[in-house]
Amino acid sequence: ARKVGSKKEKTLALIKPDAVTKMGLIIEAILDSGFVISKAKMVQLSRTEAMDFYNEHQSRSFFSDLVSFMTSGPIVAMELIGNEAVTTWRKLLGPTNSSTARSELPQSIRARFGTDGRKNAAHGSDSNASAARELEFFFPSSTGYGPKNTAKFTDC
Ligand code: RTP
Ligand code: MG
Repeated sequence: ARKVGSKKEKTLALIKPDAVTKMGLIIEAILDSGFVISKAKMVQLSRTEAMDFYNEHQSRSFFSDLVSFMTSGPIVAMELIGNEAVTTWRKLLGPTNSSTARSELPQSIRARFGTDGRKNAAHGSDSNASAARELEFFFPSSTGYGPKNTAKFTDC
C-alpha cells in the first residue's frame, strides 16, 4: 500500500569492486530501508564503459584513478524503487569519503563497507535526471538475445 504524500522514484545503485564481497550485507541494508530491488546484475565494466558512465568527471584530477578502480573487478548494478529513492539512497550511502562517513554517519554504507575517498563501496545517482541516464546505461530498454526484464512490481 502506498503512503499518502510519498513519492515513489527509481535510482541506480552500484556496489563497487571493493565491496562486492560484502554484497549480502549491503543488500540487507537496502531492503531493511524499505527499497524494492527491481533489477540487478553483476557486470565487469571496460575502461571505455567506465569513462562513459563517469563522463561528467572527465576533467577531474581523480578521473583516471576512478576509471581504474571501477574496472578493477566486477560490480553489482541495481535498480531501486522507493520513496524519494535518489535522496533516500544517497543518505543511506553517507558522505563520499568513507573516512568522513565513519566520523559523521557511522551507520552509513560507506562508513561500514568503504575504505577512503575513492574506494567507497557504493554509488547512487545524484538526481532524477542522472538516475534515468544511469538506469538506461546498465539496463537498456531493449536487451537483445536472452531473457528480458519482465518482472513487475505493482505494489511498491
Ligand atoms: P558516486 O557518484 O560514486 O555515487 O559518488 P559521489 O557522487 O558521492 O561522488 P562524486 O563526486 O560523483 O565522485 C565519484 C566517485 O569518484 C571517486 N572519487 N575519488 N579525490 C578522489 O580521489 C576522489 N574523489 C571522488 C569516488 O569513488 C566517488 O564516489
Ligand atoms: Mg556522483
